[in-house]
Amino acid sequence: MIEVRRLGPQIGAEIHGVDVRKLDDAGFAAIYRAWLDSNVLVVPGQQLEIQDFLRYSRRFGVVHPHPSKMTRHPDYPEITLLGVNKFGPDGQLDQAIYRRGAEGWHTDGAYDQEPFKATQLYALAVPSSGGDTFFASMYAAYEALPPRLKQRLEGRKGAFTYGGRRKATALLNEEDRDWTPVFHPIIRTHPETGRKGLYFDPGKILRIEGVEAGESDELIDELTGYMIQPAGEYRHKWRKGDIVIWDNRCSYHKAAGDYPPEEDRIHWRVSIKERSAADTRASA
Ligand SMILES: O=C(O)CCC(=O)C(=O)O
Ligand SMILES: [Fe+2]
Repeated sequence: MIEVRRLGPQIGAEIHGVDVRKLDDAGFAAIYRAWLDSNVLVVPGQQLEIQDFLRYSRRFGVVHPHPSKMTRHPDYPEITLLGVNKFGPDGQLDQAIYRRGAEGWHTDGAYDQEPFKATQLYALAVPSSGGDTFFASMYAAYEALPPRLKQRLEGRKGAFTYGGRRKATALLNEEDRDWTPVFHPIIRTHPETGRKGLYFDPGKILRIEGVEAGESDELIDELTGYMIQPAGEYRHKWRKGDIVIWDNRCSYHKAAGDYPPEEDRIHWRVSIKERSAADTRASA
């Protein structure tokens, strides 16, 4: 019997009573519904091989290799390894790997024409302290905007690149660093829930289109201040065997980046996109 427990006041839910390797369509439909309702879904206590994780992940959409080629699993390019090869040949801690995702609140893949629908992590090793992941709702951020800002932003697009204004591209290969900007509406309607969210990422946005440069920077600062609403937050403390999936269309997240570096904190990660009509036909 599948049981859904709410975690945070607005986002976060935990599923009990499932083994994701043996989930029928009705069971998956219940999980998918709970995920849409809660933005961040935790399925604890799973024992998975890579193929199990990929198979389960593909039920949410199409799994895509991440643009950071150097952190892909050598045999499975769709799997990104988090926390692996943290120490360089000189014994120095590689901050880009250790603090991946910890530089600020963000949403995955805003630099892509079609941003990731979801990101899913499976915990293989968990440190004795620290290393949590923080989540926050884009719906709550949108709802907190004053009417003046909602009006000003309606129909406006942001220009985004991988490294944003800081050009933070350490995890990209040299030849991939010259990123062409892509454009997304700042007020985004979720394609499945129909709810509006503040689609925003201060580390990847370059500018807001159609306003002059100084004003765009001011708007970016102002919006940054609305992203995190306390009632819209959930903080995940990892246990080995946890699967966590978050919806990049309606949530921000950030790694705490604070665990003892000599300890292991290792995840498999997949980046998931929407299934297109063509994909559906191909798998039918
Ligand atoms: O390691 C984490 O807690 C999350 C890192 C992150 O931002 C991501 O995987 O997209
Ligand atoms: Fe991320």
